[in-house]
Amino acid sequence: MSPGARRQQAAHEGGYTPFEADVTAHLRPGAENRVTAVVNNELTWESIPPGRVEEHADGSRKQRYFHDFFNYAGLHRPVWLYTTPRTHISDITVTTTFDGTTGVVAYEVDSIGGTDTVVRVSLHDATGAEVATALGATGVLRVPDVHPWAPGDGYLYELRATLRDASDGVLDEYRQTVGVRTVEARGKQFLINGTPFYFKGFGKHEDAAVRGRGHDDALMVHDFALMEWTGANSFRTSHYPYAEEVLDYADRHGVVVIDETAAVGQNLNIAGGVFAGAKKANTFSADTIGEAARRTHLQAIRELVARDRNHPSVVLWSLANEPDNVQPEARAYFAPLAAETRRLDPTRPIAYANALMGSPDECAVTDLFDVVLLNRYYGWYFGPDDLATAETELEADLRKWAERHDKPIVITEYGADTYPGLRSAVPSPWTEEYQTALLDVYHRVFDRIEAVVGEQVWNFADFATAPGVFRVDGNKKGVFTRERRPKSAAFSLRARWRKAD
Ligand code: GCB
Repeated sequence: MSPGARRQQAAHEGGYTPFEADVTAHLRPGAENRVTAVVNNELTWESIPPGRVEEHADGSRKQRYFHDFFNYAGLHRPVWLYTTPRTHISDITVTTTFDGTTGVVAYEVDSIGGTDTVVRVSLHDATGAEVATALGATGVLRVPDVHPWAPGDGYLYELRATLRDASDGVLDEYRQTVGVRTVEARGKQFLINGTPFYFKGFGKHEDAAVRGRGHDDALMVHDFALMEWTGANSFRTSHYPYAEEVLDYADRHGVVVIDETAAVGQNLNIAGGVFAGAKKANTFSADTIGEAARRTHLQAIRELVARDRNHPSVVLWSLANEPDNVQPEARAYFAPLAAETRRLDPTRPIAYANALMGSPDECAVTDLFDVVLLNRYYGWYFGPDDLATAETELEADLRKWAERHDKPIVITEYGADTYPGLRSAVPSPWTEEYQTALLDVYHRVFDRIEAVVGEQVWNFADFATAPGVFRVDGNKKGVFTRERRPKSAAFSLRARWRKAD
């Protein structure tokens, strides 16, 4: 950059949700203008996810973190330069309900830069035909005999909003896809369009060889095709918001999404306190995850809801993965986050994914949420190589949660590390037979408990982690290898999930 060149700087905490800066005043028409993105992947007690940097005597520094996937660096999402008219549409919010067979689409169009503007809105079906119109920055469109968005039927309308001046000249236009559907957690059921829905699918990662976490359209389409092949109807964006392209694809193909923040690893007492030297530690405290982290978390929630609220595929917000839910201070930490999410989006249920930390009575937070998401590893971390005990313990555990809360339960993690190609006549840990046998055990239990309304296997594919004695070239709980080849379990899942309900 030449001396005296004009600079604008914008900073953003968190690498998963978009941010932008208005560079208009700094551009030189005809000259070279440069955008430089500088990324720092250091994790601290204040970041989401948390981590800490160890300073060693030799001056070297080592990043430590409390989650089980590789802390990639670099840019994972595109950088766009775009222009707007001076007076332009700045945001659109759409919510949908039904009145009998009529779809009711409520919209709100925000604009900036002008006075005396008028908003005109029209809704078009998938053939492009206009099915409803309205005037005004907020309003309601009614669609008789609406084609709902539903799992497996990603039917989308398109809302076209124009911003006009006093003489009806168009100042700006924006198009927003709309899926007309409702979601609700009622009693022990999870309802989509008033019909009980059963989640079948996976926890995933944005992870592949060479690309790392970087978004790749071809890989995305391939992953969705494999999920469909297994009969999956849903996935969780474990453990961070995924690229927007992924949600666009899910919208269009009727795939149901549990949308998660990057709050993973807020737990020093998990796995026998492995992160705290096997001592009981305070996860939530002024010295660890405290007020500053909560502010980061709140901001992450605001950005997630702002980005994803118009996606019909997103049916549930997951505010965190496996936090320390037993430490009493967890309640003061999570209560304002849950309240703010509800305020920002009253149309979707909220949840967090629960690790096996204590009984439902010892849990300090689950009553703040609508759906119980449970991650369970009986027969793996708890009682490996004993699937009979795993079956009994899992069932007792799930029944306790079902009795304690009148809420639907989705099992958002269960699985076993499996080395592809390792086979055995007797199922023993790490073999393909063991993975299949363990999943079968879980499925038998789920089928016996009415409150269980979903199963998402951990994980869709093998993925990179930090090195460690528990990991052999990464986490191997994938039903597919990292190269997306099926392990044996993929075929048994396919048999279960594709059989007619
Ligand atoms: C969990 C975590 C997930 C891990 C998984 C495992 O409970 O939520 O991030 O990868 O267990 O394989 O240990």
